[in-house]
Amino acid sequence: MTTTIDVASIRRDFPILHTRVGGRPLVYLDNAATTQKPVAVLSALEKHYKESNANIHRGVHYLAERATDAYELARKTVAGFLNAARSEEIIFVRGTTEGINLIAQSYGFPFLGEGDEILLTTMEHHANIVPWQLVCERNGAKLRIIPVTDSGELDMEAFTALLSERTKIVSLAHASNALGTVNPVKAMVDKAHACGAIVLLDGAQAVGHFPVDVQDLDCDFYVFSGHKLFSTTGAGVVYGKYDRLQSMPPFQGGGDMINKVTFEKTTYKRPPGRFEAGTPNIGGAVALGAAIEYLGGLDRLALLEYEHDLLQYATGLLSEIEGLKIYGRASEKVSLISFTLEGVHPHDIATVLDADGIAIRAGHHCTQPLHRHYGISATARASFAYYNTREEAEKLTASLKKIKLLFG
Ligand code: 7TS
Repeated sequence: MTTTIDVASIRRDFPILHTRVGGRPLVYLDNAATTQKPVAVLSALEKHYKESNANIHRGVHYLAERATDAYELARKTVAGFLNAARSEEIIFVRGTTEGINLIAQSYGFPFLGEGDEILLTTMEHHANIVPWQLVCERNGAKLRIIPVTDSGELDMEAFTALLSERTKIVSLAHASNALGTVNPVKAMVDKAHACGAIVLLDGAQAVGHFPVDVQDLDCDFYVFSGHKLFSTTGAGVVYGKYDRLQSMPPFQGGGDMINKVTFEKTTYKRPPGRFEAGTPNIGGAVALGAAIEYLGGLDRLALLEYEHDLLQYATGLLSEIEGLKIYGRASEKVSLISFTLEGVHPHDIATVLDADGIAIRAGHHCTQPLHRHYGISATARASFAYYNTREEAEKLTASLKKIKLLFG
């Protein structure tokens, strides 16, 4: 094993991992749905509400200034995390879903029209499909879909063939929540730009696994959810190139996003304020900053290597189970495995595993078109984080073998 990280010590940072389920130690393998939170994040949230709670950008009093400073510091921390050129390129939203809806409405509604094309992929989460369908219904634009191969990779020839001067936006997952595939997004951004299209990357399943550099990728937009990055639910991020954001109208109207309001006309703040109507999730932004600081204290490349090793190990173990089929065999994958087991419904797998203290997810994982593509309605999915262990992969395998005997 090549690990240089101290997993036992990392696990001590995550109190919930020490839960017992019906007397058995919890094996948490549902990290693609949401990750667990280290004490550093929980403490930052508590400290914020104990010492700095106030509304932001409005009061001049001591607490209002502390809260505003903490919120804006979190924005800077996120900008550094993504290597954005400036912190004004970071907009706080509720999560990936709201982020994509923001872009669909503030970019898609005003800038796309009849005959324009939006390129998605077969493996997209519904959050990166439905907002674009709303754009198509309203503006007469069309969805075009980049297919996936049997191994769960994008068909790059098809992508090239689908690109044309009609393509206005390419919107795709950096990493797939159902297959684990890490898409070759940098090359795709280059190709899309060469055709005059812009690119949105859905980083929900990427940021928790490997470092992301938006300037290097040169993507126009990047979105992610804090809760998949070891922070709380309800706070996520839209990164957008500043000039692009500056050209876009607001997505929601309300307090704090305006310069001047009269009944005749309202003028809007510059980004990011323009896109943050109302009181945001201040505590969530602070917690997200703390999660990024926590990760910054770990060797991220070592974590990546560790997760890669764990994925290989678990894939090897699961592959030995007769009748188990893995969906997603891409050469570059984040650490998750979706599978079916002959003769057993994925929901039954998840239920029996739960009785053994093992948490996985079963269903379509909000990727119905992808499941339809493979001719199935559901899969079971074990998704790992750097705090999971080989021993947990072994427990999963043993329980699956038991299920096979039970149902087989
Ligand atoms: N995009 C991808 C690739 C995702 O995996 C998810 C959530 C979303 C968007 C939506 O994120 P949200 O935070 O706004 O809900 N994926 C999953 C999952 O795989 N299981 O539960 C949620």
